[in-house]
Amino acid sequence: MGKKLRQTNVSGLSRFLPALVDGAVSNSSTSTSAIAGLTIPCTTKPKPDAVDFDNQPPLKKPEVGLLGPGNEAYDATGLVPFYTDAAQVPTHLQKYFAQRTRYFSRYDEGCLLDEEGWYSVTPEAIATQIAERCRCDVVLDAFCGVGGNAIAFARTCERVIALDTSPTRLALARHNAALHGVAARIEFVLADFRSFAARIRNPSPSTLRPARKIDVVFLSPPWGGPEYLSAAEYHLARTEPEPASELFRLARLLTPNVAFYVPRNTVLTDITALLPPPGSEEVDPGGLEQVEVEEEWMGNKLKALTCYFGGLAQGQERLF
Ligand code: MGP
Repeated sequence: MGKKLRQTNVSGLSRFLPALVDGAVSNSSTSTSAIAGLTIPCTTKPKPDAVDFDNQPPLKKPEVGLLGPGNEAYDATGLVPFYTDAAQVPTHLQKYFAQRTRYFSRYDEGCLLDEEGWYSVTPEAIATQIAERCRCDVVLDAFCGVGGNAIAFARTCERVIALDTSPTRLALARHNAALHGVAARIEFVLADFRSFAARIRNPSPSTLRPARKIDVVFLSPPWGGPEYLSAAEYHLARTEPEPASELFRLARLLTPNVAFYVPRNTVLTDITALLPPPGSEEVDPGGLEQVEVEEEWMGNKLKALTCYFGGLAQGQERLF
């Protein structure tokens, strides 16, 4: 199926930026975690031959978690605390808890976040806006965290591949997706982006599976913790686990269409440095690719920037 109709409404101001003359700087480092599917532990025990009913411990009622009966397989209740009152929340997370329904409007129904999730989840309204811009068949959310973006993508894309290197965060993302009724559209994969990208490009001959088509890659990596605001300007070399230039290079091996969520204080020339140098026909036969930078405002507060590359940028739909 081709690309779905995309709407181009934007929530913030957009700027179109040309490439820096010097082009992109490519830093590389290695990451060795292997790809593994997220497996649900099997709790079925072999039946004993004979059961002594008189000496059995009392049957424990299966515990029903926040997702309710019938959803036990996806329920991550107990992995992290579910805060219902500010008095339960550690001081350093209070400001995030105060914004909980901005992150997940259905928070009170049982959404779960770990510490990193509290300070890095994309607020729902922004995630919805980004998902609308990224409408496509298959989107890869390379750093899914607790699932805010993946849930929004599941509503605009046929298929979402959600990666994370933390089994806990992946379980929380799946719990949150189940709560929103979209878990079936998302493949949760315990993997690091570098290994996964390599596997997509060079599938193992033994699997006989063709390389997978990815239409859009969404990058929302760790920025280095809440301290990303400690300096007036943020440099994209600080993203983790690799500098943004390397994450972007890996993403562009899969598709020209990349959306990159970066701090609001990012130096704009660091963003344009990601583009191929002017005249390069790497993605655009005209050699004039531009990046669109969208400011994500909530009320009167600028929260972050989303940078749209390739066919995601307005006016460059031909590159999709
Ligand atoms: P913030 O500035 O830390 O929060 O992050 P807030 O509530 O605006 O704080 P204030 O003190 O400035 O008022 C703003 C948004 O940036 C968050 O809601 C996240 O969506 C995003 N964000 C923050 N961090 C630290 C990260 C991160 O490490 N990675 C990613 N991908 N997003 C982050």
